[in-house]
Amino acid sequence: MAQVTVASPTNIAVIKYWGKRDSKLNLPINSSVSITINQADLRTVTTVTASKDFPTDRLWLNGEEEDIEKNKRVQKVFAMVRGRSSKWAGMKVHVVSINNFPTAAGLASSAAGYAALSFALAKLYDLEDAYPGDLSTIARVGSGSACRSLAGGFVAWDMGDKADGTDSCARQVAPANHWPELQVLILVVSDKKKAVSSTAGMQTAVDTSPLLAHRAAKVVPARMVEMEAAYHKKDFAAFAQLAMQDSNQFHSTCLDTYPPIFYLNDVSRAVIQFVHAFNTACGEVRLGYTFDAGPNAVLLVLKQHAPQALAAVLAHFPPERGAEAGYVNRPAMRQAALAVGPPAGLAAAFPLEPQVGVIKYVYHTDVGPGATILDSSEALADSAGMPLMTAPPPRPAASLSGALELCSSSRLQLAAGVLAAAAVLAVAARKK
Ligand code: 2P0
Repeated sequence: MAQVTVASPTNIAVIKYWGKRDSKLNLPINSSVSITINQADLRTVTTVTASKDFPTDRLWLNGEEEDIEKNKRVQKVFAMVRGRSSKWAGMKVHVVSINNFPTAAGLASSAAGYAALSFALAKLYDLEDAYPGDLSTIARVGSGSACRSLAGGFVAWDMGDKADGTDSCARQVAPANHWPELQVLILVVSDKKKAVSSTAGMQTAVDTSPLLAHRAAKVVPARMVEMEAAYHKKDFAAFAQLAMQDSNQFHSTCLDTYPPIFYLNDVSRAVIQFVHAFNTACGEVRLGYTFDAGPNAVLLVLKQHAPQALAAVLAHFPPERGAEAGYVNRPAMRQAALAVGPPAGLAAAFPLEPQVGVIKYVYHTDVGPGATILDSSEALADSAGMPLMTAPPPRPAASLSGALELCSSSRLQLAAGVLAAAAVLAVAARKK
């Protein structure tokens, strides 16, 4: 019997992956690049156990067992790993995995999930990179964007051009400590599973959107170069503007898809207007946004402007009365925001009435490291490979705000309970 436990972060693309040239191998029609989100705030933890005594492979996600035989993506990852190592030949594997954020709600749960699975299996099977980015191709086969979650900091996924996908892999552009001032505010508009999966949405887009073809061929190659340069130079205005433009173009391709796909909603569009008004009030680009395949807003901001930006969010998108304490994951950040206040002139630049309760909660986070091995004390399975948590945790009587008063590890576990209980638990749905 052997066991490994890992944690993997999620990532947020600032140049988006959308469209495949090979859907079996998840080979994209364009390169993309993302920031790795600090896994103290959003992560997947996965324990894999291998034993010759297990009659079958088994998988538990967020406390519920999945039918692993029917999950083609997981089977592909298993086959790739086993095809490269005879170490555990004849042995079966138990996988136990938990997200501490909503599954399939546009927060890149598939990225964190498949990065964790492939990283854990690679460690268990003693696989090493045969060339830079090699192991990221295993995560990519599970879910395209997952290849970018193995490394920390700023990570590109170079599209490659080989038919076997060996050159379609992740490359770290800069580590997490290159730009420690870069921070993120995730405004969770909805933690429900989205109506159109990314996999289905991007396939229809490839089939029907001329704008997507133009974007992949003509727009993204130049943007990748500009984006990497902006990140290297820590040029926030250039970085944020490119991220906003690329998000807007990605969602334009969704509208150009036939029939069209709508991932943004009225709240998302109000946040977009709000960010531009904020920048107008500040007289410079201090805030950026990017939206994945869902309505949640990911705001980009430098540390010195984060309290002001959060104050503006609190003023224009306040929580329901009574929900204030749990609204922001870091209470000290909320206090700092209230002390600073929003920029003068924002109310004039953004004349919409405050929209109470349309944002469920806010994660203040930053850029962090990639997938990591955890201590065995953090294992999610016992020595027989059986999950230590056999059912989703009941929604605690204490609200998220109560959870936030606890020490940080308990807080994460409780917050995970609150969020995981609301999540849809099918690995088949582990597509953003
Ligand atoms: C990205 N997204 O670059 C883009 C931006 C969503 C919008 O990668 O079919 O879940 O598993 O390869 O990776 C969502 O697609 O799709 C995605 P599959 P994935 O992050």
